[in-house]
Amino acid sequence: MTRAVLQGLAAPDAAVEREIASRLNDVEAALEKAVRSDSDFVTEAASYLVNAGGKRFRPMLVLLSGYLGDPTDPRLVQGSVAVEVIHLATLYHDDVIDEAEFRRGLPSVNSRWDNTVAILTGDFLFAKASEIASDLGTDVTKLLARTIAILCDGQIRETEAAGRPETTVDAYMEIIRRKTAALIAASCRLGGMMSDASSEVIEALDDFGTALGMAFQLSDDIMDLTSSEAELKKIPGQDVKEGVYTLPVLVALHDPRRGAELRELLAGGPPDGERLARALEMVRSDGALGLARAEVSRHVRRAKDLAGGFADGPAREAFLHLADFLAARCGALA
Ligand code: GRG
Repeated sequence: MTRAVLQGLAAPDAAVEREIASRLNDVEAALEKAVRSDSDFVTEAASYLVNAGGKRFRPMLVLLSGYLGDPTDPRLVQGSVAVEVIHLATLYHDDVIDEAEFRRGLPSVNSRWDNTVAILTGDFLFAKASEIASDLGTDVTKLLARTIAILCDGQIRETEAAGRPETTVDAYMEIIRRKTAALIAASCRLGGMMSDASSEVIEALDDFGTALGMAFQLSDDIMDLTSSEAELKKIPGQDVKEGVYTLPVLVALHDPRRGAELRELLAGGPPDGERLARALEMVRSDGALGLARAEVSRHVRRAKDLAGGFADGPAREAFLHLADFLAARCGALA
C-alpha cells in the first residue's frame, strides 16, 4: 500500500526511493510489534486495521521531514510508528461514531466484532502510542498528547455540527484543521524534531503540514462527491448521508440563488434515497465544487511556498510533488 504514496510522490531519485521504502519496511515491522499483546485476541483486534492496509501517509511525512535533518536517525522510525498508531486508534473510534460497516475495504472492527471491542482497542492503541512517545522524550509526549486533544476537540465539533445546514464555512475549516490537519502537521514537526532539524525548519514543517493537511481533507471531501464507488471503496455522497456537510455542500447551502432550495431539502435531517440523490445533484451542478477546488489550490500553493523555502533535497522535491498530487486528484489547480 505504501507504493501508492510513493507513486503520488514520484520520489526524486531511485536511491532516495529505496531508502524510504527500506525505512517504511522498518516502520511496518515496528508497527506490528507495537500493537502486540499477551492475549491473542487483543493482538488480533489491534492488528486488524494495521493489516488491512492504509496509505501510511503520516509515517511517510515523518520520514521525508527527516531529510531536513539527519534522515538516518532511528527515532524517525519510532516517531512514524507513534503517529500511525494514533491515526489507527482514531479510525477505530471514528467507525464506532459513524456506525461504519467498512474500513480500508474490509468490515470495520465494530461490525467484525462490536463497539466495545472497537472502543477498547482504540484506547489500547492510544496507550501504546503514549508508551512509544515517552521513550522519545517529554517534548514528543507533549506534542502527541496535545495533538490527540485537538483531534478529539475537532471530532466533538464535527458531532455538534452534524446535520446542521447553518454551519458556517469558518466553523467547518476549524473542524478539519483539528480533526485532520493537526496530526499531519504533527507528523511533519515530529520528523524535524527526530532528525534534529533547526527550530526554524521545525516551525516551517508544522505550517507546511497544516497546509498539506487542509488540502488533503478538502480534496477528500470533493472526491466523496465526484468519484465512483469503485474509486472510493464506499458509496459516493457518504458524508452528506451522515450529515457531515463538507465545504462544497456548505458553499452550495450559502449560495444566494439556490441555497434556499438545498436548505429546504436538508431541513428534514441528513438525506437518504431520493432526497440524497437530489441533494448531491444540486451540489454537483452549481459552482460549489469549483469554489471548493479554489480553496484546495489556496492551501496547495501555501504548502508549495513553504516547501520551496526548504533546502534543496529529497524532502523539498517530494513535498512539492505531493502538494501537486493532492491538487490533481480532485481536479484543482496547483
Ligand atoms: C483521541 C479518543 C480519541 C478519539 C479521536 C474519532 C476521533 C477522536 C477523531 C477522528 C479523526 C478522524 C477520523 C479524522 C479523519 C482523518 C482522515 C482524513 C482519515 C483518513 O486518512 P487516510 O486517507 O486513511 O490517510 P488510510 O486508511 O490511508 O490510513
